[in-house]
Amino acid sequence: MCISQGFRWLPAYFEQSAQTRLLAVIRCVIAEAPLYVPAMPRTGKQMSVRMTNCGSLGWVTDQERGYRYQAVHPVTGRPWPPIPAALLDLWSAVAEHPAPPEACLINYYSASAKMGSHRDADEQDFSAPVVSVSLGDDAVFHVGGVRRTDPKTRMTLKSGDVVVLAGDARLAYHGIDRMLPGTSALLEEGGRFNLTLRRVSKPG
Ligand code: MD3
Ligand code: FE
Repeated sequence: MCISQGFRWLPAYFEQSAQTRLLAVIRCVIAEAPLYVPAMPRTGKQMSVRMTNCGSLGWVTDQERGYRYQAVHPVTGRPWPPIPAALLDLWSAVAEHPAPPEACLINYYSASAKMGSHRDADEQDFSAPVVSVSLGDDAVFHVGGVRRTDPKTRMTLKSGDVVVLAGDARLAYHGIDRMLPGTSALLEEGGRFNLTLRRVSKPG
């Protein structure tokens, strides 16, 4: 599927046992950096996804200070755990970018969670791609263009899928319309993790 020049979808990039290993390292990250409830800037409306991060920086949002990257967990105040080697290896294999990722945002979707259409624009270096990994239940995803009103393409992201957003796709609107509960047995509790690897600052 080719929506735009820079959109690369790698279905079933991780096979079953690789997904299980990746899930285990993500559970270790969450043990150190618990999922928290993010809130929208100004309104304070809670998002339906639960979030945490690993890396030298993490993406966070709350009512008072809004969207930003910071070096510590907003609840525990501790530095984020390092990005696991398996994810650094993934970046090396697919990102085609010289500098390593600084942030890995971990989103957890329950059966009713979704994410409204938005752009990832809080980074300083848009020349670096965003690399996404899906684990768990299927999710209906949409990607459009750089304008909110541009036509959207919908597809189902499955456990083990990797998406690389580079070039003109890097600043495209995208979101998660709905979950398809019970479609994967990877997570005992059901639901879905999405991991997004990001470069935040310009290198040097
Ligand atoms: C297309 N996450 O964390 S990942 C996000 O499934 C986010 O949790 C979604 O959007 C999720 O910001 C989608 C796939 C993705 C990530 C970044 C993109 C698609 C993208 C950036 C530009 C275009
Ligand atoms: Fe996004």
